[in-house]
Amino acid sequence: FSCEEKMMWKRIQCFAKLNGYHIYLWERQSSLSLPISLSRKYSVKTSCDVDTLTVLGNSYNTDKITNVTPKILEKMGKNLHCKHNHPLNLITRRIENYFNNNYRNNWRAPMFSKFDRISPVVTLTQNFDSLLVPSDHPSRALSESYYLNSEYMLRAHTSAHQSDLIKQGLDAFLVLGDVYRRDTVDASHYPVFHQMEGVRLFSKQELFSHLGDTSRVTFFENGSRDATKQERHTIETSLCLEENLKNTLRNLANNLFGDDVEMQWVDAYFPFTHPSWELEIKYQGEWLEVLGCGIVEQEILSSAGADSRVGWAFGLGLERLAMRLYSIPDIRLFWSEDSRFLDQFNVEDPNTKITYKPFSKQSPVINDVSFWVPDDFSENDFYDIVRNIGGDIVENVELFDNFVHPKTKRKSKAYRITYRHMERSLTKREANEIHSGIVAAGVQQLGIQER
Ligand code: FA5
Ligand code: MG
Repeated sequence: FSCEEKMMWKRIQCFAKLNGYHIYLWERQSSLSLPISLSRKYSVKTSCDVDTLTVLGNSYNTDKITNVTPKILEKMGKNLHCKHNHPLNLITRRIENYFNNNYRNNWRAPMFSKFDRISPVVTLTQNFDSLLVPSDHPSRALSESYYLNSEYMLRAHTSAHQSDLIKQGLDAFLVLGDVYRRDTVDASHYPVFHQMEGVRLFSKQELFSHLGDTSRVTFFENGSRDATKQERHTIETSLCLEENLKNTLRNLANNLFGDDVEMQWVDAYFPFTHPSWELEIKYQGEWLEVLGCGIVEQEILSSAGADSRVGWAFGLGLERLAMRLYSIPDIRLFWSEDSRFLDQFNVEDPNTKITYKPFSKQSPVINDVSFWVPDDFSENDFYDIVRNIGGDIVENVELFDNFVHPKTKRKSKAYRITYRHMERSLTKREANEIHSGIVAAGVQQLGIQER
């Protein structure tokens, strides 16, 4: 707070303390830039005023890039994917069964090793460098991920563990866990979600085993990179890996959703695979992206000591698959502790057919806000404020107007925020108060100016 600002705000109460964060309720002393109609004016400001954060039992020194929020830290360690009778656990067991039943090694044991308890706190090296993410790649921006400090972050994808597990000598593995991202606010995006990574490496004999005699095909070459292959791979190697990968994932989708599910492959880009694709499936009449995948960059394999092999990898979004499988309309529901939600998934057999039945029909409160933004405005900063103050009461945030003043060139944005409690009714007054809190925090923390 600058001195000038401090005069306008009075700290009334510390209403929560979490991991060294103090969350204060502030009252605005004058209503200079806020609508007069607001009866209570408040803002929630988080400040990391301690030198260390304790996350899952370990201490981390904070520094100038620390940007995890108390709302996010609160969600850590819940391991929803391991919780019996949780839809994420049911779908995880279905996917594991698919791999165990269809993929066996020479000793008839399951081919894929499973890791579902690796800590989500990783180094920046694991999350980015080990995957060849360039130092200026947008995914490294502070506005995209949650950082504990300049060395540690909350993993933004389960791919962060690929290199370590390959180094340990594994040829086929699944990694499941919670991942963290600063992202948009709507029914299919949440700042904490779950992914399952799958990696499979092949020797020449394994990849071309269907040919019988493998002496006629070439595995590696010193060629050139194009849309279909990497420089070290022959066209045969690349196409064979692509077919193997796509068959594995197509059969998984059919296993989960039935033979008539509509799906499509979309070309994609990831720094750690080439070529790369995303798979989309039809959900409520729209295409929903459920996974990213591709042929592992050979450089990752050589750095991990597996240069004689080639491989594919994929990363599934477990919430999105479960939404489609059980007709769960909103991603926030996965965090519900309401028995009317959880009891619907209380089955022993993960193959039981379940269609989620909404237990409460609440009507939304919709409020718009439009404001002038400073030049360094980042949308994800605004979404974080919405999450911090509104929590799971916010269903959707939609940017519906972008305007540049023709003379002053000042930029303004208009957002429509939909408030709806999933378990009980929400009064207009309650929603309006949260809305004012969000606007006030935006003014304080981001320097926006209401229009
Ligand atoms: C990745 O995370 C890559 N690591 C996937 C990958 C792995 C590619 C291995 C190649 C090889 P992406 O950012 O597209 O990719 O996320 C993967 C999936 O996670 C998405 O398809 C989607 O299903 C899910 N997902 C992404 N963001 C969110 C979010 N905010 N909320 C819920 N699910 C999300
Ligand atoms: Mg994607």
